[in-house]
Amino acid sequence: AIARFVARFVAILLLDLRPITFKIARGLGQLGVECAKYLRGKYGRENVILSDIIKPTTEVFNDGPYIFADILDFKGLQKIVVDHRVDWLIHFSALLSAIGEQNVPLAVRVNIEGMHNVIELAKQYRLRIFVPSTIGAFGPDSPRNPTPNITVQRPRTIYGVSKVHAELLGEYYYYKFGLDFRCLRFPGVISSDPPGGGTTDYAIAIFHDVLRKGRYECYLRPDTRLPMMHVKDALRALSNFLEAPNKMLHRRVYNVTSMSFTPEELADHMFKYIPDFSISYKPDSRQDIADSWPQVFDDSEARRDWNWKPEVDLDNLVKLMLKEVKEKIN
Ligand code: AKB
Repeated sequence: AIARFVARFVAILLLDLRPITFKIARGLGQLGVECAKYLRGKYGRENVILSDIIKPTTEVFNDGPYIFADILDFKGLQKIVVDHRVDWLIHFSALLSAIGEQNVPLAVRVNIEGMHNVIELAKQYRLRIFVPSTIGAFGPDSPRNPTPNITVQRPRTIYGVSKVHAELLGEYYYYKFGLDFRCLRFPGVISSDPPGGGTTDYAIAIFHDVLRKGRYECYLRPDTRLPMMHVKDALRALSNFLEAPNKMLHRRVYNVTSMSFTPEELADHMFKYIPDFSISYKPDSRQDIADSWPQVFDDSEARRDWNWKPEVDLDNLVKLMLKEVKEKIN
């Protein structure tokens, strides 16, 4: 079944850097870029189309097919699906938790209207669709340690609200129309690309600042525990989940995680490899968001149903990040 699927596989990765063009000059949407690299390695360069509304870097452009797609332009999306005979959508466009709070109307458009467009598109053309969700889909009323797959979800950010909406809409389309909707709730995903607009971003920024300046000022308290995952594990989870036959799945939405740590624990671990740096703490509004999120994520259902198993632990994560961020800044 997988071979047949691979032969027909044309995925389009929709990622939308709109907030970044406003807020941060470059470097975001990297889960999409990394994901395209990974899937192209598996399914062939021409079979994975990356899309956005911004001009790609030369590196991204040379890596494989790249097209303009505006998540808010339904007709434009229809044309792409027809012209490229797309059969799988991977929908990354979203304003993350912290940046979403700074521009709620834009977050509503990109995260909620965008979701309406892609799910309707998937229904019309019988596409399979993957949409990531997040630990941010939980709130202060949810159990935090551990947070099970099914529990109270009352998030207090527009990002979280839009993700609960996406989860429920996707499940509804699955039950009502038989749409192959799949969704993973990711923890903070850590990669070497500079962060942009999330609450878990400190765990990326710390590596950049320590390697460049020898110091880091953290916007969360030292004891703020959050679930995390290196991008390698995130891409493996995504690809294993996409390939899992429907009969293995008891849900459309699964928690996945690799580990949980606090800023202090991460810094202590980094001291093993870089003894000479300083860290200070100055909590800001992101602290309130972090305090409402899971501390430990229970992904036992993903482990049970489709054999999810993380491979990168805290020590590996620190080693990988030091190597990858060094390469990036040199
Ligand atoms: C964020 O911090 O907003 C994201 C997430 C955990 O979904 N990284």
